[in-house]
Parts: sequence; C-alpha cells; structure tokens
Amino acid sequence: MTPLKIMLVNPPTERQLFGTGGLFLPIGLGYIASVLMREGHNVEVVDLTIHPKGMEDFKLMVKAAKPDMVGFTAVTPTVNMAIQYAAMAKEAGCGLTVIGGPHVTALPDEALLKGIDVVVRGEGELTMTDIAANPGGYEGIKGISYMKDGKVVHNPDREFIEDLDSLPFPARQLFPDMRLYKGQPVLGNRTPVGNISTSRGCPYGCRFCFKALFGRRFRARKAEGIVEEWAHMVKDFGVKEITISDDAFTTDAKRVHEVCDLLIKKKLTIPWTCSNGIRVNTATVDVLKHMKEAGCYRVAFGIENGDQEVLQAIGKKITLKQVDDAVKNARSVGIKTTGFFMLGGPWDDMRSMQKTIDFAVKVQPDYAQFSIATPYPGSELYDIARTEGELLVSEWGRYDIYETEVYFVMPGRFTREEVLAMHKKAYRSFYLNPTTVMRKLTTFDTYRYLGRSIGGLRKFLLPQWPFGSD
Ligand code: B12
Ligand code: SF4
Repeated sequence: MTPLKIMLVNPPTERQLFGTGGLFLPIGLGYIASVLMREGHNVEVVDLTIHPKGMEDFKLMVKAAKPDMVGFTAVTPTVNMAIQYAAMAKEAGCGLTVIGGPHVTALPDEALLKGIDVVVRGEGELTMTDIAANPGGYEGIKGISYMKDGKVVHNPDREFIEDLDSLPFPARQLFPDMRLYKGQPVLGNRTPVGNISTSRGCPYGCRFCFKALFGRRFRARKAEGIVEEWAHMVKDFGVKEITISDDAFTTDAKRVHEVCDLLIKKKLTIPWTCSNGIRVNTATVDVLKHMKEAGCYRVAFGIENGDQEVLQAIGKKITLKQVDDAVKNARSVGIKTTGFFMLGGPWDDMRSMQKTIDFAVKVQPDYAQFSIATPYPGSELYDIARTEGELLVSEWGRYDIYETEVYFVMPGRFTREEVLAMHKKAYRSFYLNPTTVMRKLTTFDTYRYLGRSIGGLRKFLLPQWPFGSD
C-alpha cells in the first residue's frame, strides 16, 4: 500500500464562518484520522471553526500541502460549506474529495451531484481506510456512494463496527489546542473541556431523532479503554472537565458502574457531564450516586414534551412520572440536571406546547433548553414535515442553533408566529419563575461563572431574545 497524504477538514456553518468558533473537537474526524494514521498514511487536520479561512486562502493552503485526498465532515448546517470548500480543494489540484457524517449519510446524492467524488455513508473508519488503500477503485467498497458514467452508484451498506475497543483513540494531537474549543456553558464549565464517545447506537426509536449513522443496537466500549482515554485526555491534553457525548451512556448500568469504579480507583474523578442526555428510565439513584462519586456533576434528560399522549406518539417510551423521578433522583445525589424540551413538533398543538412549558416549570430541572423541532434529513420528523406539514426553510445553512427558526408548520395546528411566541414564553416562564430564580440565586455556580450567568440572563431578559431572526 502506498501511504497517502490526506487532509481532513471540519467546515464551519455559514453563520459561524468568521464568528463564534468551535464548540467541541469533532471526534468523528479524530477517529478517521487515527485509523488512517494506523495504516501509515500522513494525515493533517484543518479545523475551520477554530482557524477560519476564506475560500481563496483555503485553496492556497491545499495548493501548498498537495494532499492526495481531502475529506470533509458534515452535519446539515455545514454541508453546503463543506461542498464549497471541496470545490476549492479540486481547483487547487486535489484529485479526490470525500465527505462523511450524518447529513450525507441521509442524502448522499445531493453532495455527489454538487461535485464531491465519494460520499461515505455511516461509520467511516473502515470505509475510509478502504478508500485510502485503493483510491479510485470504488467497486466493492461497502458504505460508499459515487458517480459512474453520470449516474449515482450506491454500494451496499457497511456493517456496524462490532468491537469499538478495536478502534484507536481519536487523534486529538492533530487538532488545534484543546483550549480553543470553547464548549458551551450548558455543556461544560471548566476549560479545556474534553469530549469522549463511549458507545454508539441507541435502542430507542424516537421519531424526531436521526438514527441512520449508528443504528438501534447499543454497542459499547469496555470500561478499561474508556478510562485509559480519559486519563490520556487529562494527562496529555490538560482537560479540566469531560463531557460524554453518547446518545445513551447509561443504557447498561453494569458498564456505568465499572467505569465509575475505575475512575475512582485511578483517581480520575475530574468533573464530568452527560451533556447529550441520558434516558430518564435509566436514571436510578443507584447509578446516579455512583456517577456523582466518580465526578459527574450534571446530566441532561431528553424530556421533549409535557403531554403523555404526545410522548407516546413520538415513540419516546417514557412517562412523565419517570421524568419527575429522574430529576428528583439526580437532585437527591447532588447532580444538576438539564431538561431538553421540544416545541412545534408535528404532534404538537397549542395545548400540548403549553403543557410542555407547565411541566418544565413543575418538574424544575436546573436548566431547561427549549428547542424548536428541526426536521433533520434522515429522521422520520423530516419525512412528516415534508409530506404532512409545510416546510418553511430549505437552506441547510440555517439548520443550526445560532438563530431561532421555525422550520415547518402543521396547517390547522399552529402557525410560525405561534411557535415563536411559545418558544419565547417557555424561556421566560421557566427562567423568570420564582422557584428557578431562587435556585439560581442560591447556587454557587451562578457566582462562580458570573460572566456566563449574566450573559445567559441578558438573553432571556432583553426584548430581542429569543426572537432570533424574526
Ligand atoms: C455530541 C454531539 C454534538 C456536540 C459535539 C459535536 C462535535 N463536533 O463533536 C454538540 C453539542 C456541540 C453538537 C452540536 C451540533 N449537533 Co450534534 N450531535 C452530537 C451527537 C450526540 C454525538 C456526536 C458524536 O460524538 N459522535 C461520535 C462520532 C464518532 O461520530 P461522528 O462524528 O458522526 O463521525 C462518524 C461518522 O459520521 C463518519 N464521519 C464523520 N465525519 C466524517 C468525515 C469523513 C471524511 C468520513 C470518511 C467519515 C466521517 O465517520 C465517523 C466515525 O464513524 C450526535 C448524535 C449521534 N449519535 O450521532 C448529534 C448529531 C450529530 N448532532 C446533530 C446536530 C443537528 C447538531 C447541530 C447542528 C445542532 C444545532 N442545531 O446547531 C450542531 C452542529 C455542530 C457542528 N458543527 O458539528 C445531528 C445531526 C443531524 C444531521 N442530519 O446533520 C445529530 C445526529 C443528532 C440527531 N440525532 O439529530 N452535537
Ligand atoms: S432521542 Fe435519544 S433516546 Fe430517542 S432515539 Fe434518539 S438517542 Fe435514542
């Protein structure tokens, strides 16, 4: 095998281009880099969210580096930028552009028709290794789509990686300094915040959720490897806090106990969070108590809706009682909670949105995040929004969280203006509620991170927020 020179690129969103900077190290790209290096390839990572570059500068950079292949990662709001930067790489003489990630896994044709050479669908480690071993010889490589004689060809899907412990750790050393990844107040407080992925796949089938990448089978790394990577982040990258980015970290309670035992034994109990949400039905006192002892200080719960019938309809498979218990359990062991709520789903009406707001206020997680239902390609929500609803936003660049958008409406159920009004009302009802205010005033973190707290409060109190682009 001839070693290749490969450049991997993390593109910014359009709104982020010269602005807000990166949140977390893109760990998927880190995995792709590390498996390619294991095969002997020469890999360079360019994170445009940290070191922004205009198209022309990027072109000059590629011209100077002369990579054999440039690979891009893309979520929905970054896909158009990725495609534009890929065109620059081509103009600079790079013969092969590859793209992977959730968006193109759902809509591979779109990227190919706009000039990308190869789309990697699903998990990319083994597929990218195969491409690099035989650039240009696409037949027989599972999990890719490409153009042949002017037509799109989709090779069969690749099987999921069964043994996640067989993967090397993400190549964090190739990325910019960890301190430049700013995290988010709601996700982590102490910088640098490191992120780690300990499992893939979620056994549940919530209808708004994109599952095409990792599937519904829970595949988990063993405690030993997780804790070794944890130690590596602390010792070699100086991370002060870790966020576990799994979809469903607590699915296997035995594994959680093993991780916590090892963290305690190896004295690695730095503060950590489960920022993407753990399932309320797995949040027992037993598990949470052990997590707290091992350093966990905040977990998020995907609560979504305050109407039991709607929860049923979206396939969330949780009860409001379980939510209440989970928040109480966390509070009883001293773990803070973030509740994720969703407004304006196709199953919503004004009544259920009001119930969601009331429930958030009643159940009182420490933080509440209300998002407006966003139909990401690859989710059932996307199909429903397109077929039964009226899609209002078609530019992928606007599918991010930097502005408040209503992406679709369900005629006869709610209007765009009603969703925006409920969204604003939700934040105000929650954060200006006397119980929340008292809790914030009596919380040490409010003062410890005063700057961020004031920034957060301003958002809620100033009249223009959260109107966003409205
Ligand atoms: C943690 C997380 C975050 C974190 C950190 C993101 C990060 N940069 O690491 C935060 C909170 C910051 C975040 C933000 C957002 N996220 Co997010 N996030 C996740 C979550 C829960 C896990 C991601 C993760 O760590 N995966 C583990 C790694 C190993 O997988 P991976 O990155 O996908 O990479 C693999 C493949 O995608 C592929 N691949 C990826 N890139 C490339 C590149 C090449 C060249 C190749 C060959 C292959 C390849 O191979 C990789 C290894 O197998 C996923 C849910 C999920 N299960 O995927 C959602 C998810 C990816 N997020 C999503 C979204 C929408 C967003 C936001 C747009 C939210 C918003 N409204 O603004 C932003 C975008 C930020 C950005 N520019 O990346 C959606 C994406 C849907 C879509 N159609 O694009 C997901 C799938 C959630 C969902 N179920 O809907 N997110
Ligand atoms: S929303 Fe959470 S629980 Fe539901 S399918 Fe997605 S990852 Fe699983």
